Amino acid sequence: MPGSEEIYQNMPSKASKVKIPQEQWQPDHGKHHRNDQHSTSNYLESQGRNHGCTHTNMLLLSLCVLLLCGIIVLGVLYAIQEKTLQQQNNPGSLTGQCFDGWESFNGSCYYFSHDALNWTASRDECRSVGGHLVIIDRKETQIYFTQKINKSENYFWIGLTDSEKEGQWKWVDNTDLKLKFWHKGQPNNSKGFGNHTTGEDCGIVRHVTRSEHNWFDEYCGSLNNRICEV
Ligand SMILES: [Ca+2]
Repeated sequence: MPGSEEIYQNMPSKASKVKIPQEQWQPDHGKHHRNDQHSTSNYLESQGRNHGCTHTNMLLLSLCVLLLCGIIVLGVLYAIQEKTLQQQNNPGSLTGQCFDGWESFNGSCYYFSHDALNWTASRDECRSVGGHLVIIDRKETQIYFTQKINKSENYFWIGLTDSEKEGQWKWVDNTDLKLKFWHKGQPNNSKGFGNHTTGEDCGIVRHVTRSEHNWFDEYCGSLNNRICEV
């Protein structure tokens, strides 16, 4: 009698009983099994491709959305910049209203700067915002400026110069000086004051007590504030 171990070795285990039908089934349906495997493989590959395509599509869609957002943001920034430049280049509107920092008087807009430049740089700065150094050709305008600058310790460049021909004062629009508000003894084309020897060829307006005759000639290279007009 074989030993109990031998008996158990020859006896099909529960697992082998389960395995047998599978082994039997595989030859019978091998073709189908291979087809199933093939189909499954195709399906998985297809799913993989679809999955990959979905990822690619999502990535492309995201890039398109980001690109669109970027274009919109750039468009908005461009519009804001254009509006800002338009305002800077046109501080005085046709309605007589002035933009921030500019003051309205008698149909014009005036800017009293807080920074100091030489006369040429001041002239160019006023031009860069669509205006010019102020031209004073009416007494009411001179009175207005006098009231304004009397509140300040600063000197302000005006659009007046005799740099082309000594003693022949002209406004920045090349018109001759007619109405004058020179302070007593001015202009004197002083030389040697400070570090300049070329004389004084540019006009300023500054505080003078109880007088509206407050124009002085000044060395053009001095640093002063400015009054721009639009
Ligand atoms: Ca002069």
